[in-house]
Amino acid sequence: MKNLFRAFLAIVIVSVILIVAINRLNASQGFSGSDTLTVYNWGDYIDEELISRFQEETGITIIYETFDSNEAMMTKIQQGGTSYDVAVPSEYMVEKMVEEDLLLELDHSLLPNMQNLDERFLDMAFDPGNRYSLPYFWGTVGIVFNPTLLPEGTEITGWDDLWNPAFENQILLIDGAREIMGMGLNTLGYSLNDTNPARLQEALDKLKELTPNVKAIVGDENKLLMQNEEAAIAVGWSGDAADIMWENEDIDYVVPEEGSNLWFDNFVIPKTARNVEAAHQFINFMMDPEVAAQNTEYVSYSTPNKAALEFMPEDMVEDERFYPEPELTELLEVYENLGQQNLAYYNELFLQFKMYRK
Ligand code: SPD
Repeated sequence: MKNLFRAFLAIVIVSVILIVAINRLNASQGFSGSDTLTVYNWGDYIDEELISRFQEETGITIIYETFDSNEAMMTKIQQGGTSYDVAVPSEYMVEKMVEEDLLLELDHSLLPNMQNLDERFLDMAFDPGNRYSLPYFWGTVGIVFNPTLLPEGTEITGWDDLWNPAFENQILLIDGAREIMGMGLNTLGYSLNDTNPARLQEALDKLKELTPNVKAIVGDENKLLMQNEEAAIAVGWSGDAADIMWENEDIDYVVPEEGSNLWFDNFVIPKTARNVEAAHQFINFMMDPEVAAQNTEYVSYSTPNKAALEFMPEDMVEDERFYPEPELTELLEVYENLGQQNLAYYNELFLQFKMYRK
């Protein structure tokens, strides 16, 4: 009898250990049950109050992780260690992920709030028919600057102005290969999708000449540095500019006259998703007009949600620096998926630029 009890106790203990170990493994690998959703988004890119609200309304727990570049996001998803249910790549990366068969087709019948999106941002070349993606935020790449800190007689209307020796050690650059190589190419009058090695090398040489003016190459910290007036100029994304300007009214934003990038960040569901139904539920929730308006006010980027605009402050919606007319955006270029080899070359040249600075 004693032996039987011992055996029973041993089985119970081993089972408990196994259950705990399996749960831990699942949590560490981001395996979602029906009550868990793993979301992978850019840093500083959601009002966290909305995460709590979604959890309360649905009983689904969100595991939220962030990245700071499309390339970092792609690598993590390719590695497959974590099973993300929702991710937010930019347009050229959506195209690449489709090409590499990494995405699930969206079930539009589970996404009725799609109707709130402005048609202007649907059915775009990188994902015809929105089979795999729906737009979350959009914007431009441009120059944020604080006129009160600029030396007298200087002005900024285009990329070329940044090479002015009067701006020594005053410029922050966003840590993005496409953005900074694109700036170099645009300054020389080339397309920011150029893949000609000689022109890319020329762009790198031009960027190297900017080095004395570059204070730092940064991520989201560009906002604090500009708000605190620790730098006079920053090259970055329009939404960060709007956020900075919200905190410091002296600051302005310009889309350079030589041309620049128009980009779109998009919801997708990776093929590794464990909770496809909840992924649709989350994307649909984020496209609700009032939710999208609250999120946009918090994040400061431009929303593609037309119905949300009426819940937002007028001065925000009417600010043409962040909601430019289609005539302006049509002059800008959207990044194309240049293929593995060219993307690697862009990254390599950008790295050379970063090393040159040191
Ligand atoms: N802090 C959130 C930044 C998100 C910006 N995404 C822009 C991608 C442009 N390719």
